[in-house]
Amino acid sequence: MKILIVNGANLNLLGIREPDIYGHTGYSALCQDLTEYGRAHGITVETYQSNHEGDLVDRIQAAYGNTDGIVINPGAYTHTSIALLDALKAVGIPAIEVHISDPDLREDFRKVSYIRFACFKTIKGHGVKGYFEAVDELIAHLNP
Ligand code: CA2
Repeated sequence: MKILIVNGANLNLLGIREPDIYGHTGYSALCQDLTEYGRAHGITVETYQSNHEGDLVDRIQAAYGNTDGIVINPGAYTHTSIALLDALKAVGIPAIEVHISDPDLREDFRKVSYIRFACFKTIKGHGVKGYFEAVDELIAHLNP
């Protein structure tokens, strides 16, 4: 089983800025930990991050036919991108949405999520632990 973990705008700054909101774990450490977590569960985890909406669309499209599930935190594109929603719907790969913070408890403009409509579940406000929970949820979803 192969899972792709997609992170969008500014999430490469994890651990560097705003630790009060996003925690102290750095992006590369998180990727290593998720890859190792996947290995321990007998699955392949691939990670991808971009600050560019079109690159995120390209990466989701490239997953078609070779990836069993997607964990996605698009960053601020969550609240703006119909293109990412369409890409997820187009590939038809089971997807789960993750947010480190709880956007519903922040500014009003974060309350809309377009990608939610292509995801079977949303995990929010659990810190970076939410990514690991999302991997567990995907495994359970794919092996009912
Ligand atoms: O809580 C989340 O995971 C968000 O997706 C993070 C986005 C924000 O726009 C969403 O509303 C909620 C922002 C990602 C920015 O990531 C940073 C990480 C460290 C330091 C600064 C920004």
